[in-house]
Amino acid sequence: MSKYNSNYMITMKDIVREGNPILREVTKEVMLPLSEEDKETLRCMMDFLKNSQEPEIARKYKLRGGVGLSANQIGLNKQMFVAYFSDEKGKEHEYTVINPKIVSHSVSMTYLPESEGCLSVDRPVQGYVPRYERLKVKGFDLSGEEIMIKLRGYASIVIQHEMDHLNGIMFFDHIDQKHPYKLPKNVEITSLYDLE
Ligand code: K1U
Ligand code: NI
Repeated sequence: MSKYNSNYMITMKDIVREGNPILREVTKEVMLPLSEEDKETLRCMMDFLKNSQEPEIARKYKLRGGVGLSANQIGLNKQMFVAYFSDEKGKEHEYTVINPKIVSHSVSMTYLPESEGCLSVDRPVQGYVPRYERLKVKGFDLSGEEIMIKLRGYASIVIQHEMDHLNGIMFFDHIDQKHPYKLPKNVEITSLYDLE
């Protein structure tokens, strides 16, 4: 039985850190229909994100702010993640996604000029992380319905970060070690804040 039930509050002690091998494993597909246990875990994960973005709660429980969380970041080898954030236009996004797959993506790329952060990484990492500017992802939601999500800009960046986690990839794997601010050649790549 998992500890992530409706009475449990995820805090930073539950977040697996860099160096733990589970972050380098390709996560396993989740059996559908979703078990009650998996549903409760996903609700706990979403509550964590929302709590982490509430200044008073975050201060009280010493939570680092997060916009996404994948199951292996709390020690579970399962293909599922949650995300909760406002994009560059102020639009709110809330996703709970099980067994996500990339259906298509743009050729053009984008990146966060301030670099990315990660709840599993306790050190500053500098450099550009090139991401597809647009992304179409299919998967299943909490009620087991098949979903198709179309994302662009910041939303596309966050979802790629989470899907990378599920494939054992960390954001800094995309950064050129010698030249962290080098961008890929022969592809259109625009800073997030310069996108139309
Ligand atoms: O998966 C994670 O480790 C969470 C990570 C996701 C992410 C960060 C940056 C770019 C793409 C994806 C974070 O949430 S780090 C914190 C963060 O970016 C943030 C937190 C609160 C408000 C705004 C941003
Ligand atoms: Ni991360």
